[in-house]
Amino acid sequence: MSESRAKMLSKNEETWYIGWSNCNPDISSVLRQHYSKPHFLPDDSELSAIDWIFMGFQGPGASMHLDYVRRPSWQAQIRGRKTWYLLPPPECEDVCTPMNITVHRGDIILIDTNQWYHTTVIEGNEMSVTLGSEYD
Ligand SMILES: O=C(O)CCC(=O)C(=O)O
Ligand SMILES: [Fe+2]
Repeated sequence: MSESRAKMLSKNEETWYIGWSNCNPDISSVLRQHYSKPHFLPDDSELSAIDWIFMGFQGPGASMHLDYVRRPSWQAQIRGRKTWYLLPPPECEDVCTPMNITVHRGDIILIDTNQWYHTTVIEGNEMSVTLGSEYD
């Protein structure tokens, strides 16, 4: 990707969005020097060893999907702004309602991505960068 597109330096550049998980222990120990477990999780909760990173610019993020991962997860919005659109699973349709929420820099969203269908949209001109992990 050109530097101009990577940084979206011109309005003509095509937007982009990328997400990946890190399972390399050396990288993980560096990443985890920069954050600790979100303070509102119970003291005895544990993070999975894998960190997820999502980043990109204004426009579509992840398309609507349900995950098949072991546990619920949290995701910290490090910079930029992102809207999550959540749809309940069919079993809960009578009592659960679709929701959306925009997270800003400093916010942390907790979501069981195995239960709630989810899609994301990046808002505004700033690059969105997030980091998260599963926990139990
Ligand atoms: O951050 C996003 O855009 C999507 C993240 C996601 O699908 C997930 O955490 O399960
Ligand atoms: Fe997901």
